Amino acid sequence: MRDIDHHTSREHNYNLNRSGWNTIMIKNVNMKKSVYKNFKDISQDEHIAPGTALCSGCGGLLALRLALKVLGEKVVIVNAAGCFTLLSVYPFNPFRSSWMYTAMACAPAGAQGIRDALDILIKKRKVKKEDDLKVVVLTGDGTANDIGLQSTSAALQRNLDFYYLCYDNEAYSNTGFQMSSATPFGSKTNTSVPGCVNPVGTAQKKKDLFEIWRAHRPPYMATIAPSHPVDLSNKFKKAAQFKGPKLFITIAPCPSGWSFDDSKSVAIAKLAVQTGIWPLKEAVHGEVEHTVIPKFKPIETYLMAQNRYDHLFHPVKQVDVIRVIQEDIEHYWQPYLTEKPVNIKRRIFNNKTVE
Ligand SMILES: Cc1ncc(C[n+]2csc(CCOP(=O)(O)OP(=O)(O)O)c2C)c(N)n1
Ligand code: SF4
Ligand SMILES: [Mg+2]
Repeated sequence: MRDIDHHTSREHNYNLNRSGWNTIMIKNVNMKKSVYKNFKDISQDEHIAPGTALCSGCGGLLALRLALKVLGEKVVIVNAAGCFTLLSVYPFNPFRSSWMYTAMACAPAGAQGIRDALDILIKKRKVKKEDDLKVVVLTGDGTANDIGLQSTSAALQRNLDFYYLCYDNEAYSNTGFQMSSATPFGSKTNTSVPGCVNPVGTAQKKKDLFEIWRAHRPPYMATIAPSHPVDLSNKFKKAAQFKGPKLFITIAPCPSGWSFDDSKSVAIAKLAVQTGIWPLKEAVHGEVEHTVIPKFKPIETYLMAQNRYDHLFHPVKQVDVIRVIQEDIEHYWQPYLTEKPVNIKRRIFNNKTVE
C-alpha cells in the first residue's frame, strides 16, 4: 500500500500483513531538521509553579513541565482523576494555562466540549483565531489503558483535534499503587504481590497503548521520557503541525510506587531507554520511526534499580522471569533491525542517536 506523507512529500511503503498494519518496513526514513539541538535550546520559561502536592522526584511531573515549555500557555488541560489532579487545590492550580478536572472515564469527552466551544466562539468572532487554545488531555495509565479507553477511542474516531498526554507510572498510583493493564510483567504492585503461590508478581504483560492508538490512524503519536528533554521537545514541536489526535506517552518513574530514591527518577528513565524496554519513537500517519537507538544494556541494570523488582533477585534469583523480560525486549526490537535476527547488540543504525 502506498501513501504520500503530506508534510514531506516522500513516498512511504507500507508492508501489509494479514493483521493489517502490524509490520511496517521503514524505508527511506526521513528526518526533518530538529528545532531543538541541545538542552540550551529549551525555554527557561516555566508554565507550572513549583511546590505542588505531588511527590518529589515525580517523573511524570517533569515530563509535563517540559511539555508545557513547548506547548506554551495558550492551553486548556483536561485532567482525568489520578495523581495529577492533586496539582489543583480548589480554587487554585499551579498552571499558567487553564485546567479542568474530569472523571477517569471521560477526559476526551470533556476535551470535545471545550474544542467545540472554542470553535463556535471563533466562528462567532467572540474569540480571535490567534487566541485559540490547545486542548490537552492529561491522564495516567489507568485512565489511558483501562477506564478511559472507550471515550478515547470514540474521540479518535471523531478525529478530535487534541493532544493526549499519558504519564505512565505503570499502576493506579493515586489510590495506593494497584495493578493497571500498563503494569509490566514481573513487577510488584499492591494488588499483584509476589508470594509462594505466585513468585512473579504481575503475571500479565503490559498493554501496548501505542499500537492501540495506531490502529485508529491518528496523525501523530510519540513516546517520550523526561530523561530525554531534547527528543521530547522536538516531538511536541513536530506534533503542532497536525490537526487531529496527537498522542504522547511518557515513562513516569514513580519513586513511591516503584520504590527508589527520589533523586533517581531521571536516571531510571534513562536506563529504561538504554535497555530498550522504553523505546523512544514516533509515528506520523502510522509510520513508525525510532528516534533513539538504545545501547541495549542488560535489563537487569534497570530492574535492580527499583525495589518493585526486588523479588526477582531475593531470596533467590528468578532467572527465568528475568529472561522473559529480556527476550520480550529483543522480540520487540528485532523487526526494526537488519535482516539477520542474530545478535541484537551488534546491530548498527545509520544516522541515529545511539543511547
Ligand atoms: C471509575 C473510577 N474508578 C476508580 C476511581 C478511583 N481512582 C481515582 S484516581 C485512580 C487512579 C488512577 O490511575 P492512573 O490513571 O494510572 O493515574 P495515577 O493515579 O497513576 O496518576 C483511581 C482508581 C475513580 N475516580 N473512578
Ligand atoms: S505517586 Fe508517583 S506518579 Fe503519583 S505523584 Fe507520587 S511520584 Fe508522581
Ligand atoms: Mg498510573
